Amino acid sequence: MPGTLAGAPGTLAGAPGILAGAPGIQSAAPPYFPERTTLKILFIYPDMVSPDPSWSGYYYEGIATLSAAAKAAGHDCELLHVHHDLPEEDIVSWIRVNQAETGKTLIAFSATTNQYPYVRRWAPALKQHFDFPTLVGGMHPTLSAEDAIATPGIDMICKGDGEVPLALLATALDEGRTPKDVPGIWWRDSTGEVQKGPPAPLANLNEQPRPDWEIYHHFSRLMVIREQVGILMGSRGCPYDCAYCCNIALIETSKDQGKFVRFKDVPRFIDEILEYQACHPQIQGFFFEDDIFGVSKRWLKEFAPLYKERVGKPFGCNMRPNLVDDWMVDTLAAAGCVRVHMAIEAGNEEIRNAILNRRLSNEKLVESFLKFKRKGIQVMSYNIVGSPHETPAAVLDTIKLNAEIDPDFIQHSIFYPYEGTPLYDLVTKEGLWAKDRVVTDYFRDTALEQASITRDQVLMFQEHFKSLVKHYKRLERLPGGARRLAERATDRFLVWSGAPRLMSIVKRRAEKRDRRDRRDQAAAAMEVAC
Ligand code: B12
Ligand code: SF4
Repeated sequence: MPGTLAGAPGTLAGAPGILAGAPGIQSAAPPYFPERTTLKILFIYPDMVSPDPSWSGYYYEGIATLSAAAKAAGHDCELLHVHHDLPEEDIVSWIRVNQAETGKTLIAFSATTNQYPYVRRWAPALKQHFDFPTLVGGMHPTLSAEDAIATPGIDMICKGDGEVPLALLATALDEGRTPKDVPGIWWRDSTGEVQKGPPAPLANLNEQPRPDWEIYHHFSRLMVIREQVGILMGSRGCPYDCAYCCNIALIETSKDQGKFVRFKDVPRFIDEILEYQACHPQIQGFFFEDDIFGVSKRWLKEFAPLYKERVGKPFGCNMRPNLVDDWMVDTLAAAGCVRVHMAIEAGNEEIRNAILNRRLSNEKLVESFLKFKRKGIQVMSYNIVGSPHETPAAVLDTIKLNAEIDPDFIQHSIFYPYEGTPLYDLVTKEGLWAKDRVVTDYFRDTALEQASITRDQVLMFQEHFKSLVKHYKRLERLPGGARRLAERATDRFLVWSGAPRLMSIVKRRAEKRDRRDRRDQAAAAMEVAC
């Protein structure tokens, strides 16, 4: 049901949830639980990716792997998966109703940068009502630790992989100790000073228990899973250095902690997949969410035949176009790969290579996509709109390259600069941040204000991306001269500064016409029925 807290054992009905008269924010000073106790870890995951009312959230392996590690260390875990924007009072009410008899709870938020504004909103409200300690981990605290530990209502953060830190922290709190010396944990001592634990070790994927899928009570209703596709990861990390991606920053923050790109041993991973199948027999296939599946050819060579033999279900994965050759395509196809996601990001070579640091030519991109298509494997392209210095003409290059490749699926989102990446530094240095704009949704707004492209133009291209790809594709069918003429006219219109306004007027009219048609049809149906 839209807007509810999926998986919540209780309901919100009748819960108190009134903020008025609440005491001020309590400053929690460790040890939080001076007496030995049984601690419950309550994960709160803000997952507001889509405004679609049927959106019931996305399976995120981070929570499942943390829960597995904490449970293995003897701690109790629960998840509050918030997939629609709820007021703070509702979160407070839910905790009051569902955690009332639990007593000792560690509130554990997980957040990427775009999810973090929800933590900023909810953490102070929770602190006003409960004396539970609060912790936040995930991509944002890992890369923007100083910002995270300064968040009102947050007592502790986890910087880096959380499996080892969370289990040790929960044990320390259980035993009435402070978080002192727990790796990866930053916390405030009784004087309010920030204490920093030693760096968190990179999780050893072969020593971890399998992810705790069961922590998602509403597992089968999650996006992708409800289409009967299971999500798993065989590795973590990526060796490339694309200028917008967090991997370049993660490599830096985890240096001296061992090998950054890590793989589950193939037989162990196959066992995990088989266990997944046994737990969820309705699953018809898998998507492997590794940054690049088969970034190690040696690993893929071992995985492919074993997967075919022991699992034998169709699967999809992410791939990097520069790694695509005949061997790669044949190996994936033989293993049962039916779908590959690859990034175009920018169709303009200057933006793609000089700004995004992809180091890929148009020729190689097109060839890689076509190799999969010829083999009958579906392809999806990832695209970014509104990168630094991108112009409307450069966005058109992305749209036209998609028209040329003609992927089966297209994903396009708006550029956002993440701390620790070279493009965050560039945006900051060149003063490209839009003032007072909080961007929580990478589909609907840009965080930049730049001379090369206006906000309205970014939003127009984002909104009409797929239909423009279709439009340019249709133009390809026209005879040479007519095609060039039509293409030039469309280009001219779309780079014109008045285009966003005109497009939105046309769209509003079309919507009005659609509404009127629907009303007329309903009236006609009523007449027939009468
Ligand atoms: C699956 C995925 C998604 C999923 C789930 C989102 C999520 N929560 O990660 C969906 C599809 C929703 C998604 C969407 C997007 N994603 Co995404 N996604 C990923 C991906 C490929 C894998 C994440 C994963 O499962 N990792 C495996 C787990 C085990 O690792 P982990 O997330 O790092 O978690 C560990 C630690 O962070 C820590 N931890 C995490 N939470 C907590 C909580 C506590 C209490 C503790 C103690 C520790 C802790 O412990 C975990 C285990 O070691 C990552 C790439 C990557 N390499 O991680 C990108 C990534 C997270 N996505 C990213 C981005 C940019 C996006 C999008 C903007 C889309 C886009 N344009 O690319 C949207 C925005 C989503 C949003 N609203 O913020 C960036 C995030 C950058 C940032 N600074 O926030 C990443 C890092 C990609 C990248 N390399 O740049 N994404
Ligand atoms: S190849 Fe993909 S995952 Fe790897 S650094 Fe580049 S964008 Fe990130």
